Amino acid sequence: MGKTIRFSISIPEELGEKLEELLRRKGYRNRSEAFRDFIRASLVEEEWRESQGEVVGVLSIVYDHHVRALSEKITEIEHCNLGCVVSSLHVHLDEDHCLEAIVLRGPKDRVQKVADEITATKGVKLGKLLAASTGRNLA
Ligand code: NI
Repeated sequence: MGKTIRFSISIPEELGEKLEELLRRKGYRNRSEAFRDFIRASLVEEEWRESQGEVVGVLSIVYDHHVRALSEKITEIEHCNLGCVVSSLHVHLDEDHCLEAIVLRGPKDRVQKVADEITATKGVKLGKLLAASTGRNLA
């Protein structure tokens, strides 16, 4: 970690109260830690919006493993996108449902396309892509 800088900011009192309430709810012990996280979250958002380079995302899906050939279809999509699918974690939720967390890495458009393809597969009940980060642009 580099040098630390200090600065003060001015915000309306009402917003300040909402901020304190938010920090308490989220369990932040001080404003600095919260602002560091807020800034990093904005940088990740920008990384995904603007990036022509590499992004990292985590696709979480929930599906019914009784749907015919669904697991095979998902595995097939993963195999067709080697290099983009970094890893996946499988959890048997109950007798019917499985959860998979799939880590995707690559150009934004490709990551989004793979996530969309898996989510759109018949039998996938929930698909959510979390915009993570390569970490390179986070100080
Ligand atoms: Ni399972």
